Amino acid sequence: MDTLSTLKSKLDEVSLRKLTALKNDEVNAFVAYAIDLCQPDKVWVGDDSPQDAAYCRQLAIDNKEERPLAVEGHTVHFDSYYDQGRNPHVTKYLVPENETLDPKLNQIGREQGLGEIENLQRGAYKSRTMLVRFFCLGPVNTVFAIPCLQITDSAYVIHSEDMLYRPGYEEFKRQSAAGKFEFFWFRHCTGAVTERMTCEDNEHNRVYIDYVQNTVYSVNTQYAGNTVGLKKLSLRLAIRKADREGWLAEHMFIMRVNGPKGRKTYLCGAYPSACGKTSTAMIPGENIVGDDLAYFRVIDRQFRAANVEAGIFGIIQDVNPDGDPVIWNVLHHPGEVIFGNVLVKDGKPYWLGMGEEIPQEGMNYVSLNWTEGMSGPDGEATTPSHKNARYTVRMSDLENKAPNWDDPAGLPVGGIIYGGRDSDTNVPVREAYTWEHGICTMGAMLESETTAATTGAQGVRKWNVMSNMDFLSMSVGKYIQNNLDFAKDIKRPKVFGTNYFLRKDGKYLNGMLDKAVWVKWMELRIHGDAEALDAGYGLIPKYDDLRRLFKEIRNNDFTEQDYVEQFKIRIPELLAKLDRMEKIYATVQDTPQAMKDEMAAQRKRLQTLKAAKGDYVSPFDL
Ligand code: SPV
Ligand code: MN
Repeated sequence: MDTLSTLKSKLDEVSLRKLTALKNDEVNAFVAYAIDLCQPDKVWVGDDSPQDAAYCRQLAIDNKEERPLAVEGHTVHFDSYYDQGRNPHVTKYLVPENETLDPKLNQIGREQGLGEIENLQRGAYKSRTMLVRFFCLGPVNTVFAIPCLQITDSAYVIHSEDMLYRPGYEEFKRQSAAGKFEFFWFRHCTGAVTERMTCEDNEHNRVYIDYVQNTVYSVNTQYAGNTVGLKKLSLRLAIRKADREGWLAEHMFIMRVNGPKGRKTYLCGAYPSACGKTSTAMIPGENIVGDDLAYFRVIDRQFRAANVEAGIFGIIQDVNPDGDPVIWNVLHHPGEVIFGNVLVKDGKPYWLGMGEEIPQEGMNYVSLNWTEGMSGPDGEATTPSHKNARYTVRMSDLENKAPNWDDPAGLPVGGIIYGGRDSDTNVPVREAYTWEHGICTMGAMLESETTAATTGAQGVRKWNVMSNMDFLSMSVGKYIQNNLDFAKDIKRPKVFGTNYFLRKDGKYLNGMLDKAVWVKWMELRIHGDAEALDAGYGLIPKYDDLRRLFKEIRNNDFTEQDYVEQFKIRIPELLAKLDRMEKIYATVQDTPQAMKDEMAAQRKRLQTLKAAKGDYVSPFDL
């Protein structure tokens, strides 16, 4: 059948009209191909209208992918027990025969991979409705905007995208008319489901990225990190697009820090999972712009960042009224909220660390009739809510959003932060000497220690370049080089490294909200309003500034002893980190020369300091 006949066989008149109004043959072909392959009963196409969003929201409830909760507008969604997070092992790049990709990235031959995914998706929409929607990465009608087409049989995926991204139907139309054809395409199939409406065939969960055609396919999964095309699936495509076009796609929050005399300064931050990324963006008294994805572009000779998203898909564990009052409020008031993989009892959601007593039974990620002590299908112990249980909310519902979070020109970036979980090496906050020093020794040397919450041994350091390691779709060296080269001719942001997880005798040296002080110090440094000390591997705060800031912001007495404990230079650990990194970068095929130079210079500075002052140097001795 030709494309139009295929479309006519499954689309009603309204859907057909919406599709063809885009006047984009590629769109028609992509939809027709999915019809032939996945064989839906019918196809529904949506535009940017609130009615179409409402249709998808209701459909998610009608087909039991979401269940209504007691509070109006709130729903809960469950993923399969084995589908509670991104699964890097089954996430692969499709590499054409004549190309090579960095061996550090998970990959499969393109033809073989396409064959595999087509076999898994063949007939996957039988007796289901295929949903077709258009969204936009970044603010619409701007240089940041990347229109995306999502095909799925999951109304939950579309509902999530309606909350997390900007509408893209009109943007598709606009860009198609302007003769632009670089769009991102996603084809997702839920696959077989159990009576809980969660995936049954977890063994055949696959996420395959075809960068040749800017397409990502996923199957036998519902977890949003694998299915919501515009989140991490798009990041992998965006990193390559940015490489071609000379900008950067980063796994970063954007926040506004409110400085003295009404000064507004924007910071971006990259942190691996569970290292305080969202909580930094949500520091009380500051303002959030976005919590997960940022695109950087040079506009009018300024380094600017746009929030790729329009909502938050956040970890709910430990969200409580004291630590996260803003999110807590949104989660307890009528409005659109999707809870994922929490415990539900009598229409109320519960999660670990919420600061309330949690019922001993209810429905959760294990069972619709979970009881305390029940083991999972793999025989493992279970918890009331999963450690990666999530909430989905809109930016517009956050009372601490920066009023200009949606600015079409993005926001000027004053500083970039790289933060990891580190019990014994880095000081809580430090500033790079230069952009190159920051990119190489803070971004590219980012590590995070595994926690009890993740599988495997505790305290094992995992290398995670710019916290983008899971999403790199090109060689590690080239990606670092792109960062080094970006915005070369203009004033670039200052680069900082943070560590909220220093410990002594097993106890954390900092409180949860000490990061409020670090961001204020960074803000002052960006504007030259605070002095700093050279610690041999970066610049660190002076005691008097921190004492004043702790008093002002936290009403705490920050003692000289606190300062020495937290900010002493731990040279043996810093040198051990350099040893680890030099070993790793010896295996990277295209390590930039700047990286080697920065590591060597850092080693030399630290050795000189050690020869003069010993292994552990008090900041008062600098
Ligand atoms: C992360 O893990 O970095 C997330 C959630 O932001 S996910 O959508 O799974 O990527
Ligand atoms: Mn993320």
